[in-house]
Amino acid sequence: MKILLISPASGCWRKVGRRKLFNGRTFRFSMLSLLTLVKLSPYDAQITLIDEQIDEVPPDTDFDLVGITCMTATAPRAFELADHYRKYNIPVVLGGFFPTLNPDLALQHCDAVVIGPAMDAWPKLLDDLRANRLQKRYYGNPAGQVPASLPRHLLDKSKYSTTYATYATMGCRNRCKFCSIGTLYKSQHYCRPIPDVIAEIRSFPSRFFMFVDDNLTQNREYILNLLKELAPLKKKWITQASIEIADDPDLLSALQTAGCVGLFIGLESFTQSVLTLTEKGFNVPFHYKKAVETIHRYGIFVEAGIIFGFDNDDIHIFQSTLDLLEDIGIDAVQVSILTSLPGTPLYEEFKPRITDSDWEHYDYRHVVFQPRLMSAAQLQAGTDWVIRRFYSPWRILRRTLRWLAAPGGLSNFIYPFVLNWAYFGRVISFKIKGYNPALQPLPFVPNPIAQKNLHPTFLS
Ligand code: B12
Ligand code: SF4
Repeated sequence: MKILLISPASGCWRKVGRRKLFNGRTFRFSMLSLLTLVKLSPYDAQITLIDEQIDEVPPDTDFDLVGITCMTATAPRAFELADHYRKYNIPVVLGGFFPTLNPDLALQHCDAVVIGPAMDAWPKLLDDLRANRLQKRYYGNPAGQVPASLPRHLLDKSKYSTTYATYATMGCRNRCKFCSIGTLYKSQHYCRPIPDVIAEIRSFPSRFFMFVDDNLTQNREYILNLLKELAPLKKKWITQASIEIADDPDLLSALQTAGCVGLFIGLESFTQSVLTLTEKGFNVPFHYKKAVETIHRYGIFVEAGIIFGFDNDDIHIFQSTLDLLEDIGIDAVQVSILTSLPGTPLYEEFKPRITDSDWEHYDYRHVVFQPRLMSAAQLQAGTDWVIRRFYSPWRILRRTLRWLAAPGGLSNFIYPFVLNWAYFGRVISFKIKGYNPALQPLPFVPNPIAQKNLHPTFLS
């Protein structure tokens, strides 16, 4: 059986990935979704694996099956590719975040969708295809056995920051309104058996790896046991966690001992009412500074996630957030524009004011709705301005050099240093510029949302 597996990339990502310099390599790590499919396929299947950020889709049309993974931003490209192969009567299967949350939309462009993880679902689908009885929907079991030892050798190491990414847990018990993780995993947090995770990590030849978990530390007993087993392996790694871990010195100490050098933490906003109303009230901005200081004491850098565009955000939010990020000592930041991803509670709430339904723009970089207290242009410009300012070379040097004096010294300095310059590269390659709308106010244009007050739940 000849199978083509594609991870599509949308417009600018496709261009950037092929460059020699500033090609986003740091932000590209192993394609766990498609490697899992390869592993679950019969050993005699001939598989072509395409990561469209770096590879060209082959012109051949003699495949028995095409499988495409997609999230919202890559769905249009996935549909384009799916339509193309279906013209040649090749069955196409879609899986991943978008098809799982919107199977009916996906089924307009494919023969079958896999809803949820591929475990159980993919082998059954291949059997059905062989027996000529392909169904439209296949349901994966998130608690199913994750295959060990993925065929990472299929990836060109030089094109990825690491091909050694893995996960110990899936999902998150919280249900922040803007996030698709809570919705997709129905607020469940699944944990893989610790011996499986350890065996996989032990097999990694590299010292550095990453956990792509959405909230690795959510199950305290599980994580403490995992960290105990991980420590003797003497690896260095990064992952995502919630800010609440700053209140848990035992957990922080265990993280440090087990080699954790960096955490991505979704702070999202410095406005408490915004956090409360988006179901993320467990984040308390008043405590951010102390929390970051505490995490730093354990030699762990903090990359913050920040979102602009909430209903309380006006044109002054950009300067104040930039100042606060510096004040609390954040090491790197991923700045996003609030995006109402289809399938999330936010999407339903924002439906009346969505101005752009091109899914390709649902990549956290575009404004796809009418903000309440500023124009869409101001939201875009202010977001870009914060990114450019935060990643100015001078600021990068100032905040990363302090790691030389911190616990871990040179070996811990390298991670925030590389990450910051990678973001700098993104500023250059995506030509991110922007301006501070508070300093260059546009002529007043009546904002229909501010007047009609369509979404009072978002107001303080
Ligand atoms: C690694 C990662 C990436 C990688 C690689 C993605 C890839 N193709 O594998 C890179 C860095 C390229 C990436 C880029 C982006 N990402 Co990303 N990414 C992730 C992350 C952290 C982990 C994905 C992963 O490896 N999971 C582990 C694997 C095993 O699980 P999985 O991917 O769900 O796959 C399983 C099932 O879904 C299913 N499946 C998946 N695909 C398919 C396909 C077929 C045919 C079948 C049968 C089954 C199947 O089977 C798999 C195995 O069980 C997720 C968060 C998450 N928890 O998933 C975000 C996430 C998917 N990314 C997201 C976003 C927004 C992006 C970007 C748009 C912006 C950004 N933040 O950088 C860009 C898009 C680039 C572009 N426009 O081209 C969002 C998507 C939200 C949504 N609903 O659309 C997520 C959920 C993060 C978040 N919390 O918001 N991402
Ligand atoms: S934003 Fe973070 S804490 Fe909230 S649901 Fe998503 S993964 Fe969980």
